[in-house]
Amino acid sequence: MNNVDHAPSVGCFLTTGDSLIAERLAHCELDYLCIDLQHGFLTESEARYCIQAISTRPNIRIWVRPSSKSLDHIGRLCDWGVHTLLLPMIETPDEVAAAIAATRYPPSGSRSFGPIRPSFVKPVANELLDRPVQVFVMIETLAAIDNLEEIAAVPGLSGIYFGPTDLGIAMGYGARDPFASKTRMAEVMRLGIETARRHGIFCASHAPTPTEASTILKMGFDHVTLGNDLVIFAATINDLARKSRSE
Ligand code: 3PY
Ligand code: MG
Repeated sequence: MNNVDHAPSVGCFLTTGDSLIAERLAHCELDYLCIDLQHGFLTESEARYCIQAISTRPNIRIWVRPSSKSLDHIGRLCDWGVHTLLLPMIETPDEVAAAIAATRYPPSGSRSFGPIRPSFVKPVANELLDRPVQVFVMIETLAAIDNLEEIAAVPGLSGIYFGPTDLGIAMGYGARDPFASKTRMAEVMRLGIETARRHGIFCASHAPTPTEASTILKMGFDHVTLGNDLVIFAATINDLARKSRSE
């Protein structure tokens, strides 16, 4: 069981493969950076350089959203020194159990020993070298909602993470609608928190806008992702340009 009694943490997705951007963002006021191999533009090699760049700041957590559910891919990412894996499009407890097993050595799992980076890089504070990588699973389909209780109960799971865009599409709201105001989405997210609390795991979500980020945090979520590097850069530049023109 995790200790969920903590201040909420705030993170950002990294979609570009430039290690300088990764390093700069790592030194911002964020608690985690998530390298997005599912939708981002990074190759695996670039992801590795970004992990090294993020590691220049102690105590920031390095998350990776893998490009697939392949168990070999998951094992490799563990060997690179990732702290948290965020598995997209998970629908069943069996998928969760298999992914968790891929991050654990026998007898509890099936991971082959080869933690090359974690064996020499200082881990985040208070974390032991042999402490398992955290596994979060994304809840972003109707099947995942139906199976939420069984998914949350899988031993070793660290948290559930809502993907509001995919979930919104699945619910018929379309891709870009704010989600917190939608009755069904809000209901599901409340169920998420309640389920996570009951199982002693974290509850997290992506937030497409700052308003939604603050709504989610007020709902009691443990982690909120503010968006991704490209979207945030563009929004900031547009904001500055608009303000400059109006002054
Ligand atoms: C979603 O909202 O579907 C996500 O995957 C967030 O990146
Ligand atoms: Mg998604």
